[in-house]
Amino acid sequence: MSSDAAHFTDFKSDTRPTWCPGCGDFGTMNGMMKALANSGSDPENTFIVAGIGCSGKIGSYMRSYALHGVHGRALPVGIGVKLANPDLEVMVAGGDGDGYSIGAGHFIHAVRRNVDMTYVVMDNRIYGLTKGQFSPTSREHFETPTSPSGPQQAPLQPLALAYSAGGTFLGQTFASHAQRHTETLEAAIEHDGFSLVNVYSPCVTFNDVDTYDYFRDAMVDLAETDHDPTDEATAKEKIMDFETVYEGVIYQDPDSVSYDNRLGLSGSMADLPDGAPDGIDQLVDEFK
Ligand SMILES: Cc1ncc(C[n+]2csc(CCOP(=O)(O)OP(=O)(O)O)c2C)c(N)n1
Ligand code: SF4
Repeated sequence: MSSDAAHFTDFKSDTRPTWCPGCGDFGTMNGMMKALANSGSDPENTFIVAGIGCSGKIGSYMRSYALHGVHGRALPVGIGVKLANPDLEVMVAGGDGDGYSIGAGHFIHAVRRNVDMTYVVMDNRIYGLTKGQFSPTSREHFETPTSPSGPQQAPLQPLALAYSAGGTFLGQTFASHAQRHTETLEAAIEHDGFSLVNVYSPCVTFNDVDTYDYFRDAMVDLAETDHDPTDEATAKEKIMDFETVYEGVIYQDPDSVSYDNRLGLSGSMADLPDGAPDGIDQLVDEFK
């Protein structure tokens, strides 16, 4: 970690976003940059792994180490990055399609492996990049070009799925509620383990149902209640309440110990033990 604290604007790259004006992804990204800066990270110790989708472009818009992965495969890449260099602050970001549809298998196993990283899902309840097909979190009767009568299936519940897979940190935010979004991400970064933050990031172009107005009216801010996220019984009630859209840290296991800490990993690939190959050239030579 650098001795000079980074300002959140240090995490902004020079690349101009091509997101539609008003896209929720702008607010999601701003909160990520602020949370990273507030928690003492800087671009030199941060690695963003991005999925494929409008949301996946975030890796180019932030200044840090970054990798724009294959659709649905950002999480295993993020796990690899963290285990290779536990000193890095690893954030994985992508859409609801990327994480809960094609990437659902990786999602479940990433949750249960509990590697210390933060997973930001920009949930707009639609496939944005490919122009408006329904996603796993779309409402049952949401009409799209690929679902003229609605998907006719109940939406997937990301928090409940993650809880059942052994999730140790479950948060949910709204891109437009900047302060709560940032605070929740900070708590996620500080948590020792895999943190899921499902961020409602409205798609203003293809989703006219799950709008800013809808989330503004619907969201119940847990920080304004006496909710204790470490009280598992009450957290579970909220996780299983599919009628209410909660905001904030919903559940946190205070005893979580990340996979990397259980393995006693620290340092980086630069600190290889004696006798280990000292560089990529030597490794390549060995496997020729
Ligand atoms: C293997 C593979 N299958 C399908 C696609 C096409 N594709 C690109 S992005 C995407 C879904 C995007 O939706 P989401 O993940 O919710 O992100 P958003 O664009 O809404 O941010 C799909 C199906 C692809 N790029 N690769
Ligand atoms: S299509 Fe939707 S998700 Fe994609 S940039 Fe535009 S508003 Fe955002």
